[in-house]
Amino acid sequence: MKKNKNLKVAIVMGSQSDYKTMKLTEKMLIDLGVKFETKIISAHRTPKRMYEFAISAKENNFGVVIAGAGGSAHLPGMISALTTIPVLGVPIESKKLKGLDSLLSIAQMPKGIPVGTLAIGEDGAINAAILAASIIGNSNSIVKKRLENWRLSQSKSVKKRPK
Ligand code: RP5
Repeated sequence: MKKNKNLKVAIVMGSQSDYKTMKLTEKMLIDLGVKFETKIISAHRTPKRMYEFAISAKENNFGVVIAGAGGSAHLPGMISALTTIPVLGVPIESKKLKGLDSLLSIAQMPKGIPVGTLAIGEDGAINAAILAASIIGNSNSIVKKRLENWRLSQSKSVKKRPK
């Protein structure tokens, strides 16, 4: 199969309130030189928008979808049901249950429709970008190299002894 070197990442989130977390995904993707688009798509408030996005994601050149959602957090699973593009779910830290609801909802997909689930909140948002870069890097050598360099500099930044 021919490799598409221009695949982008879609960052989607259920609400404006998720953006303070998902901004970190954007920042990390910028650092890694990965192209992306960001949208608010709610599975329950804008189901038609979600459907249209998911069924056209492949033809719109998206290679990975990162979906942030909180509470019952069905957005990543619903998108994954509509496309075979890899979907990574970021459980947003909810006020009442501190994101445990979001985490379990995203992680506990029944067999057949997978969602790659990251950690709750900021760590998950950042790791989703790194994992997306890793997937995009399979078909884009520039992104792969940037990811390798980023990981190298992370390793170098760890001091050998505590002060
Ligand atoms: C979910 O409900 C969103 O992903 C968000 O995390 C949560 C709360 O949304 P708002 O009430 O802040 O719009 O759909």
